[in-house]
Amino acid sequence: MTVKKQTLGEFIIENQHSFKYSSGELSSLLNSIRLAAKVVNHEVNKAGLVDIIGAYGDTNIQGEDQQKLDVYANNKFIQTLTRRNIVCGIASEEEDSFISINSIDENHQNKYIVLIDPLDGSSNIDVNVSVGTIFSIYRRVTPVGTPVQLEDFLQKGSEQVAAGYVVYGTSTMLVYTTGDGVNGFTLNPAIGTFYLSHPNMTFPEDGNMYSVNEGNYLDFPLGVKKYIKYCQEEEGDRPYTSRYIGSLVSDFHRNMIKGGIYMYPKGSRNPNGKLRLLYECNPIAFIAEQANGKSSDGYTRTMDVEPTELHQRVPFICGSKNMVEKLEAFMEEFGE
Ligand code: P6P
Repeated sequence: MTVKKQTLGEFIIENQHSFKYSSGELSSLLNSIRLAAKVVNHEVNKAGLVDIIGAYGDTNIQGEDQQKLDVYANNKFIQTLTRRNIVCGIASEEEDSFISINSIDENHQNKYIVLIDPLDGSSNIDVNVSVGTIFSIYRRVTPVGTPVQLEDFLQKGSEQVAAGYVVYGTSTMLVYTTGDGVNGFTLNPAIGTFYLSHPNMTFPEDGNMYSVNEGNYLDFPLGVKKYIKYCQEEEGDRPYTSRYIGSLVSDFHRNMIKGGIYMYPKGSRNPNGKLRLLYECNPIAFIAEQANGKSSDGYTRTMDVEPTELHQRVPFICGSKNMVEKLEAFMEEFGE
């Protein structure tokens, strides 16, 4: 007899008691992300058949060419998040500044802030490689009922109330945490329902996979170079395997299941690293720590970094605890 798997909707309701704020609102917020993920998945899965891949002909604040699917995903998530009268502010990788959302009900004030990378790794779309959505959720810190301020978005990662990602891969999965562990849900596209497929996801403390763009090797701090050479030495369970998809969500997801470390260090072309603190590093770091993994810039815990600007970049190291600590030891000994 097959045991009926719990749906994402059922799971959210059944576990909302563990959420320390008004759970009904968070449940509704997570359900809006679930809906947007299904809609974006539908477009991602048929990219190439319709005129939705390729350059949109514009660039985002990062100076990166916007892909049509980037813009589509951005608009879909913003539209869906705005509708539920729960979110008071949204910041997106695709938007220069944050978006303030007023409540449509004068007796109810929206309290949640969402930061999102709507389609991370989108340069992989036209070569049919996995991409992902990453989201980070906070409570606002400025007075309810007033327009949101930048300080509502510049909160440390340790203040997140929820975070997650959608990986549009061989199957589409939604993985999230509200601070009570990490759970993964797989979409059954035939019926458009996410089912609990990976309960209580946990990073193996050790791993034998490292993910880094070794094309930038000469640019890396000495401590990172020393660690990469350590991964390649013949000793014990080494050499490790090098696996780099070029899509953070996919590399992170694989490493969380099998054990491994992801690195995007700083270099001369990326003096502060490439990944953005608020809508890439902090949500992934929250998930990593909830899954018994670790995340830092090599010295400081990612979720302790005090944000100073919306699209701020930081060096990012994340994965199995013992692998991250080994790299941090090399950074400590050899530094820059
Ligand atoms: P590079 C995608 O653009 C991304 O933000 C991450 O998903 C990915 O890990 C990284 O950048 C890839 O960057 O410089 O190695 O192509």
